[in-house]
Amino acid sequence: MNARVRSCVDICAAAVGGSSLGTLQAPTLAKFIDGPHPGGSAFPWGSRQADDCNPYNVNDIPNTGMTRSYQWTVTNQTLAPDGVELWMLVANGAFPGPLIEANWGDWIEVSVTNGLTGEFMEGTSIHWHGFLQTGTPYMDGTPGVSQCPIAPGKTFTYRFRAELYGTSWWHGHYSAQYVNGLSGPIVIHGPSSDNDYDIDVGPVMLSDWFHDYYDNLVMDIFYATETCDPHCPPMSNNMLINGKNSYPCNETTLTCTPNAGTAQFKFETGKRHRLRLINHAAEGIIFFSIDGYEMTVIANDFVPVVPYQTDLVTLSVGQRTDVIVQGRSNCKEAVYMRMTEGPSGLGPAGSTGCSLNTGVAIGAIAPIYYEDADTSLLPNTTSKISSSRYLFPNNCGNSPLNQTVPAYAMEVKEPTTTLHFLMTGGYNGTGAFVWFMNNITYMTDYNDPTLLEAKLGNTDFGVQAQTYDLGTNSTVRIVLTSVGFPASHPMHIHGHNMQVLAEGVGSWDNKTIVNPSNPQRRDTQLVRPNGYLVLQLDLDNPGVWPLHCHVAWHISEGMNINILEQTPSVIKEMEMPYVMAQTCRDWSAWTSNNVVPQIDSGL
Ligand SMILES: *[C@@H]1O[C@H](CO)[C@@H](O)[C@H](O)[C@H]1NC(C)=O
Ligand SMILES: *[C@@H]1O[C@H](CO)[C@@H](O)[C@H](O)[C@H]1NC(C)=O
Ligand SMILES: *[C@@H]1O[C@H](CO)[C@@H](O)[C@H](O)[C@H]1NC(C)=O
Ligand SMILES: *[C@@H]1O[C@H](CO)[C@@H](O)[C@H](O)[C@H]1NC(C)=O
Ligand SMILES: *[C@@H]1O[C@H](CO)[C@@H](O)[C@H](O)[C@H]1NC(C)=O
Ligand SMILES: *[C@@H]1O[C@H](CO)[C@@H](O)[C@H](O)[C@H]1NC(C)=O
Ligand SMILES: *[C@@H]1O[C@H](CO)[C@@H](O)[C@H](O)[C@H]1NC(C)=O
Ligand SMILES: *[C@@H]1O[C@H](CO)[C@@H](O)[C@H](O)[C@H]1NC(C)=O
Ligand SMILES: [Cu+2]
Repeated sequence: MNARVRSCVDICAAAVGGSSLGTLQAPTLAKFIDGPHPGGSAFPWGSRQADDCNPYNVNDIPNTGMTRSYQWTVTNQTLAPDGVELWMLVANGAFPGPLIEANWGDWIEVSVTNGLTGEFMEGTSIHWHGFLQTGTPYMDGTPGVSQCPIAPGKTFTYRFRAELYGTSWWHGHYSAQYVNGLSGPIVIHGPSSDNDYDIDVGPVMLSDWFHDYYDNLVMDIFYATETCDPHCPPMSNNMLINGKNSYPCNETTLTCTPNAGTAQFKFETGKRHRLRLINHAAEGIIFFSIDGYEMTVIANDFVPVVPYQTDLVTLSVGQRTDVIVQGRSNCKEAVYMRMTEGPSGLGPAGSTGCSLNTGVAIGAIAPIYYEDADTSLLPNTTSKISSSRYLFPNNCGNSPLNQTVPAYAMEVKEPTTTLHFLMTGGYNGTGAFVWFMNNITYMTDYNDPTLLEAKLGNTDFGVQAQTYDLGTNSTVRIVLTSVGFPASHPMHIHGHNMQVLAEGVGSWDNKTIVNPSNPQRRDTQLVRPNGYLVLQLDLDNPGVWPLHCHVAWHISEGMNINILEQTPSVIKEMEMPYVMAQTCRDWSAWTSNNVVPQIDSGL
């Protein structure tokens, strides 16, 4: 049914082109990169602290005047991250993709050339996860929402500001392209709720991994049955840390090199290490730990939090957690960091843990070596986490909301409007499994981005655009209730952090708010299986902002709504660069000569 069969015929690169992440040669990061220091202060952000400065007030953001520029080409490549050769989509040949590094308040400019060729030739676009894009909603990278896809051979230059700071990632937002490698880390240096760390180890990227091309996997999710007729549900084959792991070659019919190798990390005795954990998986909920160690959590997503200790961090797709780990005194010590999707047998039927996988690799480990440890030996440590810990309260949900207190406090306001959404799954008219938000399955229109229509004053987008015009409301409360199908949904909002008011199993009692004087804030939060999530946004960012499940399969299956903010007056007056219209003309020209088989919602 698809021209792109599974096996790989090209000459495959043994190494995962160009990325030093997860090797002992990977550079550590400084506390900031070059740039002006106001009044000769120690940091480019002057005396601003994580707990005394409102990052949502554009006037409070340091005006560094710096721009960090990157040039990327997106290509199809044959690579073998875990030894199994696959067709991948990558930026500048690297997996994980290039690191973006900036200081708080800098501008970031990334020119992206679509270099996809041959049978892989299609559109692309890149989303900058967690960035507010205040005043630049057209730089959000969502095809059919904020821009037309970048046509093959064309270049689009994204330019946006680092309004928030901490750890994030970028990824392709065109269909499920990111599942095949089109993603990478972002580090924005800024204040910290605990600045007392010595070594910034940098990104620790965590992912599930599939030995198939994304469009086959998307067909699998639409047409899967328990009897695998006509498709099996997509099961992850492996887990990767910083894009690396080994795979037992006897488990695959694909071209496979054994002992591809795991990621490796370095610690120093007595030093405090900052690790930037990023879940860039397609589906998996990831539980992260370091054998026998406590971690101090200092940020969730782009939000610094009052530091707290834990030995287990839960990350759903799209979430990040920054932790500090205190180094011990034995310079020869070697210890494993590990991630797992959970012990076998938990979660929905047919799955392992909270996620679907083949059971060959439900986790990954990576050695951490102290300065005098013998790196030719593997650590001998084991996990101290009992399997019951992966159950309640983490029952395929995030850690309890009351554990996390943002460093900069913001109280819950009375919302000016409230939206309720019922999240359900079912089969559409042609027998594909899809998700519904209030009975509607989202579908993007690559040729007609919602934001550009709103700019023209047209706000009748059609039912499938799932776009909610909130006019001049200043706040919205959104109540999500998931019924009928026991899956977790990591809901991600573009253009905002959300206040997370409540979550749990069943439905909300319409009153309980956890820590109303300063609730958890972040850009992605799990809805548990048959659970609810109550979130709130300040509508202070004119634009069109998707709120979607970040499981790649679920967004392909239409689990998205768009929030249209401050229209029509403000968006109509907003200046949009000519390049937005040009990108649509280029896309239109390309699609008039090439058929675009839009296989899913498009996002
Ligand atoms: C991309 O795929 C085409 C096959 O359609 C192949 O000819 C080309 O070599 C691939 N590009 C790279 C950089 O591997
Ligand atoms: C592959 O080898 C491993 C370890 O030797 C073994 O446990 C597993 O059953 C083998 N798998 C297959 C499909 O033969
Ligand atoms: C484990 O490795 C450490 C060195 O990292 C060593 O001191 C210890 O004896 C080893 N323990 C076992 C049980 O092999
Ligand atoms: C969070 O709430 C639970 C009960 O829902 C309670 O057992 C726990 O102690 C609370 N934790 C904190 C840090 O307040
Ligand atoms: C059902 O969903 C599939 C996959 O997106 C799509 O191809 C098909 O057109 C949809 N059918 C209907 C009736 O909407
Ligand atoms: C969704 O459809 C069901 C039955 O078809 C109906 O009862 C319900 O009111 C609909 N909900 C919304 C929000 O439209
Ligand atoms: C606020 O949002 C609601 C939809 O939830 C809309 O009906 C109403 O017109 C909006 N109010 C203003 C002042 O724009
Ligand atoms: C909460 O409010 C919604 C909408 O008004 C209503 O449908 C629901 O039944 C209420 N839930 C409870 C537990 O009162
Ligand atoms: Cu989902």
